[in-house]
Amino acid sequence: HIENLTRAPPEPLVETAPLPAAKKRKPEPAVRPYIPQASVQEDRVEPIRGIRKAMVKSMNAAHAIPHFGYYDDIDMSSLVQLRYDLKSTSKARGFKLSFMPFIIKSTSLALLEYPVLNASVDSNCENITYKASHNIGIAMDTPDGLIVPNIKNVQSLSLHQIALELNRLHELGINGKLGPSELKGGTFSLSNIGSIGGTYARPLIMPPEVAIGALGKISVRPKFNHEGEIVKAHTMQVSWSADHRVIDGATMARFSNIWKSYLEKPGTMLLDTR
Ligand code: CAO
Repeated sequence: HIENLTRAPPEPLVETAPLPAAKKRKPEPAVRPYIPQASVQEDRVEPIRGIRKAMVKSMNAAHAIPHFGYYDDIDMSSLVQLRYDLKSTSKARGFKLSFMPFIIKSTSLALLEYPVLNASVDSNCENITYKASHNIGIAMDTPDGLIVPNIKNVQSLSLHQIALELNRLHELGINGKLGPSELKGGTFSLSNIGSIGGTYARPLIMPPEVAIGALGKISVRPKFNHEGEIVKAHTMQVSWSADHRVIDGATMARFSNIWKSYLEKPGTMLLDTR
């Protein structure tokens, strides 16, 4: 317990104002409340049930898939600025706008160019089905454990609609109220582990899907600009895992480049959003 009490407070997740305007206001570091954990006084056996049992099944199936990983850094500075600019609008409209709706939409836009990543394979890996709908699964950390509801038909949703649906699913997830309609039918998954912390991860594919992406924490890092000067940049790492039986590294890299270009120049999403 002494260790917990003396630990330095965690850094804030991300500066709320963009760079360099961030100089105006330095966010105060979040102070982590000390939550005493109930310690285990003696060994206790607990059956694995419910969501944890479902995780045993899906992760055992995932483990049978030959995964390969692909990692990259994304400069999120423009997106940090854009979200900052839109925050008062989203507040006035009564919805929460995190980075996820942009990340989800850019995933769908990149999937339009690489439909092989929005696909499923049968159990013997003899057939691949290209899915018409982009039902993007979002890994959620809930009081019941890891759960992955999906946002249906992202290819035809606006950023506003995606944000509303994400807020709805998150609320249901926190309250243990997600049903089969929200949990079934996912075609591609994203895991924003960066909302808790970390940079890279090694996400496991949700079978029968063929790829998944894990997002790291957006943090300010040094970067060389076009003039060769060192500037501050809001940087996020992505870790993709794909089924190497049907997806090759070059495909994953090309897909990731398109996804990255939408996030680094978020205005370009407007050009391609239907
Ligand atoms: N980097 C920096 N800041 C981030 C961030 C990131 N990667 N992700 C979220 N944030 C910020 C948000 O912008 C928000 O900031 P504001 O309060 O200023 O708006 C704040 O952190 C809280 O975000 P959130 O978590 O409520 O919302 P979200 O839409 O970003 O993410 C969800 C929703 C459900 C993906 C997330 O809450 C969650 O559960 N993440 C964990 C996923 C997980 O467990 N993955 C592991 C799976 S394998 O076991």
